[in-house]
Amino acid sequence: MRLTLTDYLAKHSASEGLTDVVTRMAETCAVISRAVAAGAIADQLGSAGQENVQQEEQKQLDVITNDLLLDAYAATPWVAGVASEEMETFVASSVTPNDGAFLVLFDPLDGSSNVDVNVSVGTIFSVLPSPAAGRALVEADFLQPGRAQIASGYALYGPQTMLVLTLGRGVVGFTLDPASGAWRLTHDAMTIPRATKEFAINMSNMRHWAPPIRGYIEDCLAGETGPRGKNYNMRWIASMVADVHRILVRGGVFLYPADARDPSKPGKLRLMYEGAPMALLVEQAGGRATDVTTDILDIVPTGLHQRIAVVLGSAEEVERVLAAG
Ligand code: AHM
Ligand code: MG
Repeated sequence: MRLTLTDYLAKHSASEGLTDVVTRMAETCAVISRAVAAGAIADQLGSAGQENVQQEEQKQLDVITNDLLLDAYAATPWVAGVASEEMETFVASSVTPNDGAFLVLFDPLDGSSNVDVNVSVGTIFSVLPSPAAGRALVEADFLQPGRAQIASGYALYGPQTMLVLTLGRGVVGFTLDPASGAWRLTHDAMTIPRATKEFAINMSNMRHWAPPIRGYIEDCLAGETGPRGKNYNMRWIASMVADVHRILVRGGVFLYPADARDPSKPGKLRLMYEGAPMALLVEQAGGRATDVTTDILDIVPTGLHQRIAVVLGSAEEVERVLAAG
């Protein structure tokens, strides 16, 4: 019989607090999976008729999933506070946190522009230690580099619902058993091969890229008679969770570079809710993750909603991008 998530956490001696945090995340993702699957039946597709802190249109399911996660962590003493891509500022716990409590950050429904067209979406999460003991939480408590993460992961709502997790010692994947409702270990020791022939980037932005990124992609596109000496395949799901999952399963490189569309935005993706948690998974699986200057895990955040460029995946390709720039 395959291990359940509960078995796995016990076997790997996860502390009581970390077990509480990860279990609540997994249980909530199972609920989110049902909300996403119900789609139009539950009358939950489409816009919520408002914008989030990033001036992006919120989908009804962005709001619903954010509320589910807020509820999940509202009353546990193991979580001192949460921050979400969908909320301007953090929410401190309503109960007195235990010593050794955590901060939980999440993107409740990443790729939500895909949900109305029935393409995979996901939930991304990051767990940090809470530095606040005996005082009120402040935003600066959250601004820890990705290397401080105790755990990170995502749930992918695709043909199968999966939870991919790192506790900082490798990466494992669980599949939600629709019959029993249990998360069962199906992907042990997920690793990203050093070499790949597959890249993921939104090519429609090519004219806005800086020369090193353009040069890197042109070399891939040149195929076996070009400088890379091999033919590349391309995938772009526009759901980071689904694109990163493919890379964790069969390798590849994902790029969302900074571009010249809006100079005030150094990239589209958010460091705290997307870049850092995915970078921990990728490094733990043997890959690399950079903003083309610094390893993403070493970036010291300056704000909860900071945006960065993201290049991650098979080490050989990430190093090639770094060498180009
Ligand atoms: P979101 O958090 O608002 O859903 O945006 C993040 C998503 C990522 O999942 C995905 O990689 C990217 O946006 C796709 O962007 P684009 O539509 O520009 O290709
Ligand atoms: Mg997102």
